[in-house]
Amino acid sequence: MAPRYQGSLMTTPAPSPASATPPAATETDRIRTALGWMHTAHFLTSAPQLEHLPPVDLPEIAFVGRSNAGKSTAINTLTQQTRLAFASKTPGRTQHINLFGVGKQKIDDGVLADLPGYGYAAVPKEAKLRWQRVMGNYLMTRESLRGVVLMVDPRQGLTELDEILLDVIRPRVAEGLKLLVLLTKSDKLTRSEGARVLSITRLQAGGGEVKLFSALKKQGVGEAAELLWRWIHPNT
Ligand SMILES: Nc1nc2c(ncn2[C@@H]2O[C@H](COP(=O)(O)OP(=O)(O)O)[C@@H](O)[C@H]2O)c(=O)[nH]1
Ligand SMILES: [Mg+2]
Repeated sequence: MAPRYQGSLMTTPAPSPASATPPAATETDRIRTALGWMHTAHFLTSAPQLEHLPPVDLPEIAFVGRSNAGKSTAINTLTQQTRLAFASKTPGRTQHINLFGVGKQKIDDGVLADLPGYGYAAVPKEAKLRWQRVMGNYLMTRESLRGVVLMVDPRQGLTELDEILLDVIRPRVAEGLKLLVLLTKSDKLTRSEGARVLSITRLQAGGGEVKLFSALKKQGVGEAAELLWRWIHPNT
C-alpha cells in the first residue's frame, strides 16, 4: 500500500503573532460563558400588573407560556438557581411580573422578565381577556424587548393562546425581535416523539428557533443559554 500523503506537514501555519485575532471560541467555551452570565441573574423588581412595569434601559428577554408549561423551572435551570423564579405545583399562582437583572462583574447588561402564565382554566373569562390585552400590548409596544422565550409543553403542543401570542409578535419577529420556543419536559417524550414535535413546532413558529428542553435531564440548557447570551451580546 502506498504511503499516505504527508504534504500537510509542510504547510503547518506559523505561530500567529500576539496581535492576531484570537481563535474563535469553541461551542463549549461559549456555553460556559453563557451559563456563567445567566447565573448572575438576580431579582430587580416586581410589578403587580404589566401596566406597572417600569421602563428599563437594558435589552429585555420575556419568558412567557401557558401555566404549568415549565416556565419557572426553565428559568431556574437556565440561571442555575433553585428559587429565582418560584416554581409552583399549583398552576396560575404567580400573577406578578418579576424582573431579574443579569450581567457580569455586577454590571447588568440585560433583563429577564418572568411574565405570568396564561390559560389557567379556573381564571374567570373577563380576567383572561384582560390579560390577553395587556400581554399583547406589552409584546407589541415594550421598547426594551429584545427577545421572547415561549415555553410549551410538547405533549400539548401550541395551544390557542400560544398561537395568539405568536400572531401578536410575528410582525416584530419579522423586524428582528428574537424568538425561542422551548419544548419543555422533553424527558417525557421518546426520541421519535421529540423529533416529530420539533419539526411540527418549527413549521408553526415561523422565524423563531425551536429547541427541546428538559430541566430534569438538563437537555438543551447550554444551547438555550448560549442563544440568549447572543441575543444580548450580538456583536461578540
Ligand atoms: N419531567 C419534567 N417535569 C418538569 C420539567 N420542568 C417542569 N416540570 C414540572 O412541571 C410542573 C410545572 O412547572 P412550573 O415550572 O411550575 O411551570 P410554570 O407554571 O410554567 O411556571 C411542575 O410540576 C414541574 O416539576 C422537566 O423538565 N421535566
Ligand atoms: Mg411559574
